[in-house]
Amino acid sequence: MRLEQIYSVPPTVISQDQRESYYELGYLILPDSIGEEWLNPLRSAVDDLIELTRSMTESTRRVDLEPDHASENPRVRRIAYLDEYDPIFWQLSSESVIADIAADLLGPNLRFRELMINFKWADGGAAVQWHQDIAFYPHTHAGTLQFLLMMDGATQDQGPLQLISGSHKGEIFAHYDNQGNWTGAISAEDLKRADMDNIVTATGPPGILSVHHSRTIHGSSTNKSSAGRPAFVLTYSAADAVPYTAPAYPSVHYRELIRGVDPGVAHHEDMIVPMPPDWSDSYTSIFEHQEHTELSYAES
Ligand SMILES: O=C(O)CCC(=O)C(=O)O
Repeated sequence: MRLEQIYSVPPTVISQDQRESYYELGYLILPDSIGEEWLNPLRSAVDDLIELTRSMTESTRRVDLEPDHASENPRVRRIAYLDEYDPIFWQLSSESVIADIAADLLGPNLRFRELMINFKWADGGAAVQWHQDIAFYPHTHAGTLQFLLMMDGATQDQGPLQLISGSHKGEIFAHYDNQGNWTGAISAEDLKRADMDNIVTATGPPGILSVHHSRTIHGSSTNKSSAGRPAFVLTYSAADAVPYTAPAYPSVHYRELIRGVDPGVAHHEDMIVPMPPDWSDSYTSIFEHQEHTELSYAES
């Protein structure tokens, strides 16, 4: 849908000012959206998943392990396909206020894309280098968005999400190095063209929720604190945004319509988007890709 069509439908949970702010700045930070009635069952379901990883020695498409992961000290970087595990994860994706916020921002016809959790363990959990999501999953238009739900909150030294305000109106960068290898990160050289004076940091209490536009540059530093920073990463698309590439995580719910009706059309937007590699039969995680690249992350 075009922006004026989105705006013609009254929002259900956020205000029109918040909608306009999202499209002006490329993100929203919503500190009080998700309460303990969600967070408690989510924590317990996550604990169960971590228990299952203790016996693992290698990363898989679903579970990405830090190099020093061990059964007595599990260090999982990411678990993907969460919507296929405990029902609470699919309920969060399809029944919580998060999906309503997504529909307020993208239009009433909404598809689920993916749900995963990035752990960022205490004392050194991995950074996420500056990147734009659209470079990982280009669609016919830029109407996908990503939420981060900080289950236990995020302080400045825990590697909170950082976003470059207004960057969604700028260049879409190639996430490749000079040799043509995919890095999953914007290079330090390219970042010189981004407005690093406009960095916004999303710190806040347990349940803090942020949402950013598919073109917004974002990343996060290592976790220097003694407490972990588990973050649910939940992505949706407008129902008329059609992907050009195979999904990294083709779960059973991938592209399921969760709000509205199937529009039966694709909306095309005029933009030049560098294509990612073909991940149809192999993908681990952004951490694994960025591990082998020169770091571009600059802390504010
Ligand atoms: O976990 C984070 O801080 C950032 C997550 C993110 O941008 C991603 O996983 O694509």
